[in-house]
Amino acid sequence: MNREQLLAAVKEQITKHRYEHTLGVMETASRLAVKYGVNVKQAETAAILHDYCKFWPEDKMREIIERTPAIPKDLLEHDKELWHAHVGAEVVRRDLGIQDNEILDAIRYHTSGRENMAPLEKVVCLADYIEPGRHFPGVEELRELAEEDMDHALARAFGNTIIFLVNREKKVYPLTVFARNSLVKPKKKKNVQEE
Ligand code: DGI
Ligand code: FE
Ligand code: FE
Repeated sequence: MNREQLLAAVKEQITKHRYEHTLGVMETASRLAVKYGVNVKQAETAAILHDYCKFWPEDKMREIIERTPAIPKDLLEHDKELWHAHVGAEVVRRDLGIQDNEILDAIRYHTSGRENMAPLEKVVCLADYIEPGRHFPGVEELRELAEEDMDHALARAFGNTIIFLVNREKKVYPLTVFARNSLVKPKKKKNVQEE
């Protein structure tokens, strides 16, 4: 499928507002891909399809999680917002014939993240946070950081999400903590005299 066909396919699945978001993620992912030496075509495809199942009914998503061996069952005990990513990867493989596992992983982990994410996964996940349609406190700083250091920006993005969830007394999916930990760089020690 070419870009226009992919866009037409996803347009049928999501709201107009979410489609605008998808276009923003596509453009941002494509730009970050160039900047960080990631395959632009893969980044575009994953970005176009990343929220394919965002509005699927809960029951339909639960059923797919239950009968797909590759989808971790512990998702069912966490926020439903996490489901559309794993279900989406499965559905675009099944219904749209997407076979590139790197693209499927970028869709699968775009919400939760995971430890040691591939560059393509990072690009899509970060683009999802900072696309032009996103408005939340700190997004401007995140956009600036994304231009300098993708890992640092993504570590902060996951950190913000963890704080958001904790403040609302919600569970945090373990992969999000692993994702952040694997992106945080050790701070240089202060007050150590140079020899
Ligand atoms: O689908 P989008 O709205 O574009 O963005 P997304 O796929 O990153 O979904 C983010 C939502 O998921 C956000 O409202 C927080 C919620 N969420 C719930 N539990 C978790 C979580 N996000 C992460 N990263 N980890 C969680 O444990
Ligand atoms: Fe999403
Ligand atoms: Fe999204």
